[in-house]
Amino acid sequence: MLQPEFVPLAALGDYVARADEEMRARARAFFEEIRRRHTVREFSPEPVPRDVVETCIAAAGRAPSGANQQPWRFVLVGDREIKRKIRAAAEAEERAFYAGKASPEWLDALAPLGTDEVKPYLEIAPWLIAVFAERRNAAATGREQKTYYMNESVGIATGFLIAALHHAGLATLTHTPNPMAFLSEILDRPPSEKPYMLIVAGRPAANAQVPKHALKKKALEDILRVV
Ligand code: IYR
Repeated sequence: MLQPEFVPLAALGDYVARADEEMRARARAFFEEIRRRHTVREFSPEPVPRDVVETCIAAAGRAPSGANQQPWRFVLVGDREIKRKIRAAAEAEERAFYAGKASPEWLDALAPLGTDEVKPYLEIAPWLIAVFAERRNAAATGREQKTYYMNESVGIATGFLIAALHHAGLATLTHTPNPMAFLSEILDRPPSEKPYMLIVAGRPAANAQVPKHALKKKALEDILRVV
């Protein structure tokens, strides 16, 4: 068993103490930034430098995770032919979904978004980021271990990622085709990795539209109870 060792937080110099007023201003500034994030389904083909997206993925990699196992893997896809394959496979799954695999209740919940099985953005956007979750890995001890809180950990990292991409000036779409096994095949990932989500990233098209339904965010009093 590995013994714990510690470093004082103060020695890292990473925590910055802030007075209440400054905290208030910063909390507000972050809220104002993140409230401007909108999921987009129309992207510009304009290239986006790879290093920008890589830095955002590095930010995602700083997320907390169960036992610090960091059970996430990201495959950054810019290759036209691979994007074409992903689009074809995703559209095949979505055709089945919209043609009857999804329950009427599910289709009813989706109706105000106006989504369908046609996904041209999977080819048009400059970058696709396929997120995989490791069921097992060797990060913490060097020995292969089951990963703990895999879904929660990868969910947090994915949240960091879309926030980082937004902060950098990119639009994103979180896409979860169901099932997603085709991602493992096309991207040649091992069975120890579960395909988790596909993130589409790029500049929005000039005429990109946001469904009004997506603008209806719950008020703080509807999502928060203080006791
Ligand atoms: N994966 C499908 C359907 C879909 C499901 C949910 I839940 C959404 O919030 C949006 C779409 C698609 O991408 O069209």
